[in-house]
Amino acid sequence: MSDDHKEDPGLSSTGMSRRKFINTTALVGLTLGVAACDKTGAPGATGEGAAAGAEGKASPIEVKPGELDTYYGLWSGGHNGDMRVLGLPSGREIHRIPCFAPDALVGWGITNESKEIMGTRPDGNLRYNVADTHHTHASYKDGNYDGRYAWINDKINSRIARIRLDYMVCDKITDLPNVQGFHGIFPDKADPVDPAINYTTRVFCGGEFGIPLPNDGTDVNNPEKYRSLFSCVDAETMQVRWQVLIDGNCDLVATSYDGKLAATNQYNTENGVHYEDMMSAERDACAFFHIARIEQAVKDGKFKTYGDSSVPVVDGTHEANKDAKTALVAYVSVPKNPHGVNASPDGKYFICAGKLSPTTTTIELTKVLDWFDGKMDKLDDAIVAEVEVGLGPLHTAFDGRGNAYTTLFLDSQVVKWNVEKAIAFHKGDKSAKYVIDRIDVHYQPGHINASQSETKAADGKYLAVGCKFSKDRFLPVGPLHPENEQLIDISGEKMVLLADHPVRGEPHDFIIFKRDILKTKQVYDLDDSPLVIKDPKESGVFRNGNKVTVKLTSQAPAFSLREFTVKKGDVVTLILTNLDKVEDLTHGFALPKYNIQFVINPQETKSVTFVADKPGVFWAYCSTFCHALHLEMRTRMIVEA
Ligand code: CUK
Ligand code: CUA
Ligand code: CA
Repeated sequence: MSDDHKEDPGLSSTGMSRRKFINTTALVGLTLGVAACDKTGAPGATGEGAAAGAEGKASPIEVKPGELDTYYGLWSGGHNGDMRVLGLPSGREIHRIPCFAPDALVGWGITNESKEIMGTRPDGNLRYNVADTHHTHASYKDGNYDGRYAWINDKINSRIARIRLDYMVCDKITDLPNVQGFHGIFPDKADPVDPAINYTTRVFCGGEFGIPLPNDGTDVNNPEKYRSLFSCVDAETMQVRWQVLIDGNCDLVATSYDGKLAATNQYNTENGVHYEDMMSAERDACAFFHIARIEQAVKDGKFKTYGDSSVPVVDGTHEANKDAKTALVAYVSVPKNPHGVNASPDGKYFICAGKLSPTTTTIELTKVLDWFDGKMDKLDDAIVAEVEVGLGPLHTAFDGRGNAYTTLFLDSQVVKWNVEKAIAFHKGDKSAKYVIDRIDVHYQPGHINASQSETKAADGKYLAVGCKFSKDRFLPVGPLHPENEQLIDISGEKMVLLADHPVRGEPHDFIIFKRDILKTKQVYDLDDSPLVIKDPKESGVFRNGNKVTVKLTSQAPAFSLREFTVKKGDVVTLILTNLDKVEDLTHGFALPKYNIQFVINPQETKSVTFVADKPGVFWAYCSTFCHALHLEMRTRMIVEA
C-alpha cells in the first residue's frame, strides 16, 4: 500500500483517508462497539425510499399467490447442519434439506438409509448430532450451473455433503482425513487437461485449523508442527482424491473457469495459535494450486500419507516449491488476514477481501500461470489492483458488467466498485473512480452473492447480503436475534435495498440461480430402493430367529397391514413403500414411544431398524395429512411380552 489513499476518489467523501490497517486494540474495540450499539448503522440508505413500502407501487419483490419465484437460492443452514432452498425475489424458504444433523420431518438420522449416509457408531447411534455448515456451491458445466449437485461443508466435524438436486436430498457424506475446521469449498469448473470435460469433477476443500499430522497425541505442545491440508474430493465417488500439505492455513476457496487453478486465502501464514499471533504479520497470502501438476505428482507417486488415512498428500510448502517450473503451489502475498476469495465471471481475476486491511486485492490468473510457466519472475506481479474500499471487507459478488460488490463488515455497508477502474487506479491513473456506490445494510454483513454471480451467466439483477446482526429490524424474540438477509436490486447504477428477511442462524454462504437451471423430479422411481415392496400382497411379518422384517406399503388412506405382531426383544426392520403415485401425496410413519418418525414420499421406500423392547400396543399413525381419512390411517404394532 502506498499513500495513494489520500486522494482515493472512492473514499474521500466518507473520510476514510485516516483508516489504515487496524491494529489489535482497534479491531477488538470496533467489533464490540458495533455489537453493542444499535444506532451505528442507522437507516437512510440510498435505496430506502424505493423499498417495498413505497405507497401505491407494486412491491418489486412481491410474488403473488399462485405465481412462482424466478430464482432459486441455495442457503447454507449454519448451526442446523442443513441446506435451505429459497425462492427469490420473494425470499420465501421453500424447503430444508437435512445433511449433517437429524431431522424429524423427513426422518433423517432415523431411517436406515439416512443413517448409512450420515455414518453410525458401533452401537448404531449417529456418529455426530451437531454440525456447522458454512459454504454451499453447485456443480458446473460450460461455466454455468448444471443442476446436478450441490455441496456443503460441516466445519465442526470436517465433513462434506453432496446434495443431488433432482430429489433435493443429501446422498453422500465424506469425512476429510487429518483436517480440522474444514471451511471453504468450491467445485472445479473444468478439467485442466481434458477440454472435453467442461464440467465439475472435483470439489476443493480448505482446512482452516492447523493440527499435528497425524493428530494422535504427538506434538500437541509443539504448535510449530501443526499443519493444514487442502483437499480434493471426487465429485462422483465422493472419495478424497488427494491433499496438499501447505504452509499457513486455508480459509475460503475459489476455482478458475479453465480448471487450471484453485486458490485459498490464508489469514494465518504466521501459523499462530492465538489471535494476536495470527494477525502479527502485515501481509498474508492467497495460495494458488496448479491442479494438473498436483494430479501428475500423485500419479508419479510423489506423496506421503498420514495416520490411518491412505489419501495421498503432496508437498505444497514454500520449501518444496521454490522452483516455479515444478511448483505445485504459489503463494501470492495479500494484506493482513484476508477473508473471501472470489472468481470474477469473466474468468480473469480472483479477488481477495482484506478483512483487517481496508482493501481488496485483484489477482490476474493468466499472470499466475505465467509465473508457474517461468514467464514471469515475481509472483506478486500477478496483483493488478490493491485498492481501498472500506472497513472490514469480507466477501465479493459480481454483476457480469465488470462490477464487484464487497461486504464491509465494520462499516455495515456494501460497496460497489469497478474492477477495471480499480486496476487503472492501481496502475497510476488517479482519476479512475473505481468506487461507484455504497449502501448501508443492517448490520455487519458477511457473505454476499448476486444472481448467477460466480458463473459466466452472471446477470446482475439481485444481490443478497447475509447480515450477521439484525438488532432492531424485527419484532423482538428474546436474546437470540435472527440474522438479517437483505435483498438489493443491482440492475441500475445505484443499489436499491428491496427487503429484509429474518433468518435462523447462521447461514454464512448461499448461491442464487435462474429457476430453469433446475429440473427436479417430483415423484420417486420405485426402483430407487433395492428394498422396494411393489405389491401390497408382499406385505407381512417375516421371522428369522429374533430378527423380524415387517414389510408394508401405504396407499391413502391405509397401510397394507392393519396390524403386525412381534415379540419383546425382537430386532425389527420395518420396510415401507409408498405406492401412491400422485405428486404431493406424502405419508408419514410415526411410532409412539419408539422414537421413530419419517415421511414417505410418492413411490419412495424407507426402512428403520429398532429393538422391540417395550411390550404393548403401539398405534403407528400417518403423520402427514394426506386424505380425508388421514387421522384413521393407522396400523397397530403389537409387542407380545
Ligand atoms: S465465512 Cu461466514 S461470513 Cu465461514 Cu464464508 Cu465469511
Ligand atoms: Cu397418510 Cu396421512
Ligand atoms: Ca495473519
